Amino acid sequence: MTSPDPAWLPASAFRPLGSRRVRVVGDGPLVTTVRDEVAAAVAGHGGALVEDGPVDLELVCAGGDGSEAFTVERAGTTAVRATGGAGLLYGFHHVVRLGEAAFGADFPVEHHAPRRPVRMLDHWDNTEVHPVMGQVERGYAGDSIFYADGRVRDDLSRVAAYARLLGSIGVNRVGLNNVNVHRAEARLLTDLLPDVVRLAEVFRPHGIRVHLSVSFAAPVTLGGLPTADPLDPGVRRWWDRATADVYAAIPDFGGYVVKADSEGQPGPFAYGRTHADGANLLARALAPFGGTVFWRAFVYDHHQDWRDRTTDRARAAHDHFAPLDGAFDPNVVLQVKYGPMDFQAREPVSPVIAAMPRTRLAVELQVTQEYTGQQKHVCHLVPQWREILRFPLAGDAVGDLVDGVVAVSNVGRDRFWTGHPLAQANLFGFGRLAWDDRLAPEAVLDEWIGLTFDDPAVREPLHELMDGSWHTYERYTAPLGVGFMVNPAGHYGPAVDGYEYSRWGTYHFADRDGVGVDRTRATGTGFTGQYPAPWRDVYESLETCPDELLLFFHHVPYDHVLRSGTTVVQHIYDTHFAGVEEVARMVEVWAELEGRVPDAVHARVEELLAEQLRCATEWRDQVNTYFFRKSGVPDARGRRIH
Ligand code: GCW
Repeated sequence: MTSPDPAWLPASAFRPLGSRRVRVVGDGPLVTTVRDEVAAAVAGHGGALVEDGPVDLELVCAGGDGSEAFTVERAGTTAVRATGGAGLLYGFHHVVRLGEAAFGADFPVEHHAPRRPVRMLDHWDNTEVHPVMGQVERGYAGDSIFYADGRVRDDLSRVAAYARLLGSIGVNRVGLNNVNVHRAEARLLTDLLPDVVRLAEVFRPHGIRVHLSVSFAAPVTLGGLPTADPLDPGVRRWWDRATADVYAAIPDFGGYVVKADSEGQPGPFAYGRTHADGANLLARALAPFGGTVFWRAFVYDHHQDWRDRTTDRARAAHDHFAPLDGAFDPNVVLQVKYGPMDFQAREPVSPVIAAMPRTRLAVELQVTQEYTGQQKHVCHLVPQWREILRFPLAGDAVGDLVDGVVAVSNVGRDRFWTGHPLAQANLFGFGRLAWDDRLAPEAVLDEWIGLTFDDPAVREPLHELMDGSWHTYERYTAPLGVGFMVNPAGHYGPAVDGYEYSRWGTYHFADRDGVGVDRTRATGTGFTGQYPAPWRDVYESLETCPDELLLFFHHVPYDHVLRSGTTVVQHIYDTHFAGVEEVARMVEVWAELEGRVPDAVHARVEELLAEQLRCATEWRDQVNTYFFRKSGVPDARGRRIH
C-alpha cells in the first residue's frame, strides 16, 4: 500500500527547526516524544540535537506535572518552557507552526494554555463491518484505522501516525469506538481489553487518553445479569468490577462515552430511571480512578408521527436534560450536539448549553461531513465552529460555558486520511479551535496551508477556495436553516421531501403558500422559550429572527420579505444559482493549482470537485423546481427553472 499522506506534518514543515541547533531538557515519556521529533528533524535537515553549547532553540520541561501550558520567547535564542511533558509537546509544535518566524526577530515571552481541559475526538468505528453502516458509521474515508476482522489491527503504524497528528494540534482524548455499540464492539470492554491496551500505548506518547463507548445494557448482554437498572446493587457491582479491570490494564484510561435511550440504544428509561441515575452509575465506577463519563444529550423520539404537530425534535434534549441540572456527579460531562437537531449545515446553537450551569458540559461538533458533503464536497467547517463557539448564548459565549469540545473524527484508511485531501484542514482546524476558539478561521487555515504545502503560491487560491466554502454549501442545499432535504438512505444529495413524512421528526412543512417550522411560543411548538434572553425574543419575532435561521423558527409565506430585502422564494432561487456558480469557480481555481500541489492531491481534488459540481447542480435544480412548483412564483431574473 502507498504510505499515507503526511497531512500537516510533512518533512518540509520541520525544516526551520531541523536545520538548527536544538537542546531538549527534561525527562518523561512526552519529553522523549519531543526529543525523538527533534532528532528526526535535525537528521533530515542538517541541524543538531545537542546537550551543551550555544543553541538556536531550547525546549525545557521543568517537571513532570500534567500541565498543558507553555511559554515561548526569543532573545537571541528561542526558548520554550513547560512544567509538564504535554506542555512541551504543544510548545514544540507551536514552534513548528511558526516556521522561520520562530527564529527571526526577538519577541517577548508569550504564555500559551488551552482554553479548556477536554479536547476530544470520537470515532464511530466498528470492529467489524456493519451491514448497513460499513465499518465507520458516517465515515467517508475508508475502513477503520483501528480495527480489522473484529479486533484491533496487528499493524498500528497508521494509528501511531494519526496519534502524532492529533498530539500536534492539542487533542488530548479519543473515543475508540462507535457510540452505537453493537454486540461485537461491546466486548472491547471485556475480552478484547488487551487490544484496547495496545491502542492506549500508541496514543499515550502523544498526550492522548483513550475512552470506550459502552452499552448501557452491558451488565445484561456481557454480564448475564437479569437487569441493567442503574439503582440495582448487582448492576453497580458489575460496572465497578468491569471498570477496575480496565484501569488495572490501562491506568490512564479516560473513561466512557455513552449514547443511551437514543436511536435504539439501551438506557435508564427502560427501568423508569433518569439520565442522571444512568450517568452517575458509571461516574461512580470511574471516580476512584479519575475517569470521566461523557454522557450524550442526543436523546429524542425517533418514532415520531408526522401528523402530530405537538412533538418537536428540536425541544427534546432540553426537555430531557435541563430539569436534571445539578443532579450529575462532578465526573460526568454532558456532551451536547451544537444544535438542537443533528449536525446540519445551519442550526441555532443548542439551548441546553445555557440551561445547565451546575453541570459540566462539552459541545459536540462533527468533523466527519455527514450532512455537509461527505468529504466529496469542499466544505471548510472551521468558520462554522468558530461561529458556534463564540456565539454569545448566555452573556458568555458557548466556548466559555463548556469544559470540553468534542467532535466526530473524519479519518479512515484512505491514503489522504480524510478522503478529500482538503478535509484534512477540518481535522487540523478542530484541534486548533478546541485549544483556543478565539483564533480566526482564516489564520487557522493559513497555518494548515503553510505546514501542508511547500509552494507559497498556493496560499491565496486555497483561501479563495476554502474560506467561504461552508457558506457555498449552505447556499445550494436546504434554505434558511430549515435543514435536511437530504436522501434518507445515506444523507447525501437532495431529496426535498425525503424526510417529510418520516418518523425522524425532521420536517419543512412546505405547501403552496409557504414553508418552515413554527417553533414560536405564540403559535408553534414553543421551542423559542428554551432560550435565555435575548434569544428567546430574537428568534420569536419575525422582525428580529436572523434570515439564515428564519425557516428553522417560522413558517412563512413565499412572499415574506427577509431582512435582506428579498422574498423567501426569490432568496431560494438566488442562493441556489449562486451556490452552483461558486462551485464552478472552485473548479477553475483548482485547475490553476496543477503542478503546485502534489499530483496525487491535485488529481483527487479535481475528481471530487467534478462530483461536487454535479451534486450542487442537482441540489439547485431540485430545490428550485420544487419551490417553483409549490409556489408558482417565477424567478424575477428569468433564469431557467425546470
Ligand atoms: O447524525 C446521526 C447519525 C447517526 C449517529 C447519530 C449520533 C452514531 O446519522 O449515524 O449515530 O447521529 O450522533 O448518535
